[in-house]
Amino acid sequence: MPRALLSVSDKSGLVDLARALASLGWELISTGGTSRALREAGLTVADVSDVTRFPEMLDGRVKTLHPAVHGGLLARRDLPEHMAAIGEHAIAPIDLVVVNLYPFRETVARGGVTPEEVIEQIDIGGPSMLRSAAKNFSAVTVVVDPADYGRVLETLRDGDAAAGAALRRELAAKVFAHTAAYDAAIAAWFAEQAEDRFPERLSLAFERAQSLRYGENPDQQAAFYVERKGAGLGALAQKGGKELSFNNLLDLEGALLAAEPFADGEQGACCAIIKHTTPCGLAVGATAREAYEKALACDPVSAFGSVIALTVPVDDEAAEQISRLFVECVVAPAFSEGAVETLGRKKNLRILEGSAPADPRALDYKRVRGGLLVQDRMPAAVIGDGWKVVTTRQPTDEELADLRFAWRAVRSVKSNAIVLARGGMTLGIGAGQMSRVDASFMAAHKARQAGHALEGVVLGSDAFFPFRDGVDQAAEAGVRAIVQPGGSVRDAEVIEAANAHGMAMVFTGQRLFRH
Ligand code: 93A
Repeated sequence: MPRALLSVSDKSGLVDLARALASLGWELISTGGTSRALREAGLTVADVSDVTRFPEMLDGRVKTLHPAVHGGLLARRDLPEHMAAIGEHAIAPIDLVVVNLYPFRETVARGGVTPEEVIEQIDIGGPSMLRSAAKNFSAVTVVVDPADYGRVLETLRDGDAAAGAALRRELAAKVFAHTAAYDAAIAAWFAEQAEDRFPERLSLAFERAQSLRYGENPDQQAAFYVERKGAGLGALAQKGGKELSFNNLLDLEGALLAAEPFADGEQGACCAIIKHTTPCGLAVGATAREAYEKALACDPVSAFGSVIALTVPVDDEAAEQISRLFVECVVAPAFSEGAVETLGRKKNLRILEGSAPADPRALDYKRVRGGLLVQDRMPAAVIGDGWKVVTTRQPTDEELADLRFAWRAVRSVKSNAIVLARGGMTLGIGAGQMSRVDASFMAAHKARQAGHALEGVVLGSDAFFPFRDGVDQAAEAGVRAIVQPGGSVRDAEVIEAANAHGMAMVFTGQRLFRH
């Protein structure tokens, strides 16, 4: 008679599974709460303490940690010595293990629990059984996920040996991935308790949220993994359009990054238009529509096929305007009914509702071959505090307002980054250039191409000017004020150039590289 050991915290589907096993002639063994649930359903089940001839003890901390269990799981059926050894100790083989673990992650996520309560949710016996059974997958079936109950029963009923072996192997692999993630969550909790954000060993546990059609290019396979279900980009509710792609997700991150400095609404509604993770237009306005129109005016050519983020709800009016452009995604805290209808008519436009604020303690990971670079998330653009006017001329109030906007805006532009701005909108963006003087050139070129006059514009630069040439070029283009970190060995030369052109220049003391 084959024997199954059932010990589950999540009891969904348990009774149906056990009943089906019993009808197939399986003997059932179970731990305390699981036995109770099965007996209440009228099933016959042996207690694990009868098998171990040892009572469950220490408030359940020791239930299944016993040779009668682990011998029955680990004995190699193909080795007569193993079978003789368990026989000698009157241990019978166990052929199927159904275990799911104490809800550690769920308990931590619930919040408001004491460390003692969390620690009690660290399952020891469960993972041990799962690992023993998974190691011996050539003979033992191990099930950690109630979603697999149906398949397991089907395969048992079919009796197809090859299919059974393939499923046992697959389920064993699933178990090791599961227990690894479970332990990673425990390690992460300990690191968090110790406020150790860069622990000796980094435990990353991601779950697949979505298989993607392909990666950055059609030749690359891809999937989207999340750290925590229902957080970040995974928390956005899709209200229309086809499935998100790899590049959509990347650009959504860029869009939310670009709009977040303006999320407080101090300067009104903000709209960020993103191409290839960098804004090609960023603006604030009195309404969603105004912010969108100003952002679009920066570079309407590049905006084709963009991802757009707004910090305010999209109303009918804004949706009407956006719908005239070919757009991949729009993300906003909310959409009016009319907006969903208008934008929903566009089959390829993904409508994403939610704000997905970044966790301020979250880390930023960059993959390099053979490793992972880990750092804090990009800081907020510091405004005012630590700013120093370094030129003879002070910025006017109007220039100062534009400089504040430009400094917030340049933060999300790929380095080398130069932003030309005026009146709460970017007029020209120079992104991803290998020299700062080229970034300035591109920003001015793009602005003129879009038909903007550049008189009286301000310039934001993500890092210092290494030479005066960038400043000379900016002056020639019509720039009247500059905001930049400062800190170059040639600062004196750069300040002299600004003074010579009658510009105002502010040093922020903060660098905002985005590579
Ligand atoms: O406290 S434990 O780590 N000690 C054990 O020996 C043990 N054996 C099974 N937890 C143990 N379990 C876990 O108990 C299982 O992983 C399962 O989550 C739970 C089922 O307990 P019950 O059947 O009493 O509801």
